[in-house]
Amino acid sequence: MIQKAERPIIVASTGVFYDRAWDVLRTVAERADIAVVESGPMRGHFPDSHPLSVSTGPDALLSADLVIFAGQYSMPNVGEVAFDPDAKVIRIDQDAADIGRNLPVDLGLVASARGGLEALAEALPSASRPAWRAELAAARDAFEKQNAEWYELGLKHSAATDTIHPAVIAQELSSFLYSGDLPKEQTTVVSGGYGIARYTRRWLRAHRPGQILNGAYQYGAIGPDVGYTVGAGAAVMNGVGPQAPYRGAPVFGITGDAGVGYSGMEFETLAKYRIPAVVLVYNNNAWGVFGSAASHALDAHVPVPGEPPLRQDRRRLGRPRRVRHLPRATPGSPPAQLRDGRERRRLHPDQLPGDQGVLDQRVPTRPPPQGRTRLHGVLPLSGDPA
Ligand SMILES: Cc1ncc(C[n+]2csc(CCOP(=O)(O)OP(=O)(O)O)c2C)c(N)n1
Ligand SMILES: [Mg+2]
Repeated sequence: MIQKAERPIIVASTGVFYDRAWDVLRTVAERADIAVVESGPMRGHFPDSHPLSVSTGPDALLSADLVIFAGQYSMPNVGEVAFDPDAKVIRIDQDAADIGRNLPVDLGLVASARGGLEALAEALPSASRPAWRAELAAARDAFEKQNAEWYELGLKHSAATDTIHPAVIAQELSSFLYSGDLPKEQTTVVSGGYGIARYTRRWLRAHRPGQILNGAYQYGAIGPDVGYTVGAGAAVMNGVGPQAPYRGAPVFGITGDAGVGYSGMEFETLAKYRIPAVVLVYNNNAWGVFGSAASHALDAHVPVPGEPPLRQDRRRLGRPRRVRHLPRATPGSPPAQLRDGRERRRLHPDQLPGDQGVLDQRVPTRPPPQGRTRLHGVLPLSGDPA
């Protein structure tokens, strides 16, 4: 199957990391020009800079005609992966009963990720696929180009609104971590957050195993980020496993202002154990990204766009509220609250044209519409919650 394929790809997941199988993964990929995309809660076991890496070239994913899952412990369902449904599927997993579960496979190999990859390394004749390599390179270039375009848009938005757009934060962070004085392999990043993650994920780069920790991976859970930073920070502080060469370096965490509510108490743990960590809390003034909340403005106890910011509301909390009696709704005439709500939404001054439903009034967290499908594909199994 591998020899017949024109555009094969390996999904290198959790098992590859736990088996420390990065060397054999590389051997297999290079032996037969097989692309590699990472999935799971950690990245870097196949470096983003490798010519066969597609972790930052999502456009190429749909082209793959053979997908080899290696160590994908939590198997996605049909439709959850960013691959062509007609692509052939091989799965390497040590649990025979799990092979074929969720996603039908054409071939199952009962083996650990390392064992399966070692067997492939022995059995595979070498092959070169120059057209596939060229497509991978083009996909990575397209991704970088789009990042650069969004950064330019973010700069303009920032200048016009006197706020910092997350695309700008992401680019600045990336150049600080990888193009400044720090060795680019050094900093371990806990890549959390929600709105901010749509940008930081695109700009973070993994150069070595365990450099990016993606707690939300398949399920889009917000909030474990500060706790996760404690674990990552302890590993780096003590030089555990692949973190050994970076022992003592600070780790970097990313979270949101709602997400931080889940594990923000772990800042104290970081301080108590003197774990060197920097955590970015992307604060968009308590606004989430749920466009749907706009249509529930009457039930949700959140301000709708156009209302005074929360901070001003708080100052008024102590005063008795004036009761307003509203006329009853008649057929064809929505209640006044609803009309008010609609009107307020329509008139909201910060709403971007064509960006209806974005509640975040200052810093749009939704990427430009033309980028959405690409963003979904950044990490095909990484649960981008967009
Ligand atoms: C554990 C968990 N609870 C709830 C959700 C649903 N959810 C998705 S985004 C979100 C709000 C995120 O807000 P914030 O962390 O401030 O990020 P922002 O969207 O503002 O960037 C919530 C509650 C989730 N994904 N995971
Ligand atoms: Mg927020």
